Amino acid sequence: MTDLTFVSTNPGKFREVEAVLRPYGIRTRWTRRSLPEPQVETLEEVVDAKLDAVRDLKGWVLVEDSGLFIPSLKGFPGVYSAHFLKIWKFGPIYELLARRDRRAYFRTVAGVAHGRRRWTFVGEVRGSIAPKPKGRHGFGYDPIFVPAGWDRTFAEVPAASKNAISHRARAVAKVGEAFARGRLAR
Ligand code: ITT
Repeated sequence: MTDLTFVSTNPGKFREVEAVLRPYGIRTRWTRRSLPEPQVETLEEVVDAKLDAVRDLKGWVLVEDSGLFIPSLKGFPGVYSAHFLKIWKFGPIYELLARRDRRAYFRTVAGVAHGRRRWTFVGEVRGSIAPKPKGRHGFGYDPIFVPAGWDRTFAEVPAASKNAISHRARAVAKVGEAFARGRLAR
């Protein structure tokens, strides 16, 4: 059994990460801590700043940063997804998309650290913005995101269905596989 500490303010993320890592024999504990999110251009830079802020934690540490990217809005809200949602909710996205292409994707960058060593893993899922928000599961932008090939939003399906294909699950499964193959040497 490997023990890993996941640092985030978001309980929804923790539940998803814990479920993905369990089959790899990884026991995930949650440390709720608000980490700096500098106004930078990429999720990778945010993850680097988050890992800098957890250097005091011992053992294996996992952080991640995610965003919803809408190419017809030049990638917005992207790295600003958290700020944008807190202030504006979904309204402006629907106004902006009234005459634009609704395709969107979620992206997660997961960062693992042990002492001074770091590894990053990326996961994405493609889809589109739903005609209107629907569903009560999940969190954040889940009610407005319909994965490609689905006719329901992430918020309309149980957690296990989201975890079968989500950006976070894909990035975090790569973490699990790297552990399983012994690729994360301390
Ligand atoms: P941290 O403490 O881990 O940073 P956070 O919720 O602030 O938690 P992010 O900055 O990574 O996390 O998330 C950016 C925004 O995107 C935030 O509003 C999330 O609710 C939303 N988001 C992230 N992953 C999501 C997912 O799987 N489904 C829907 N919305 C998501």
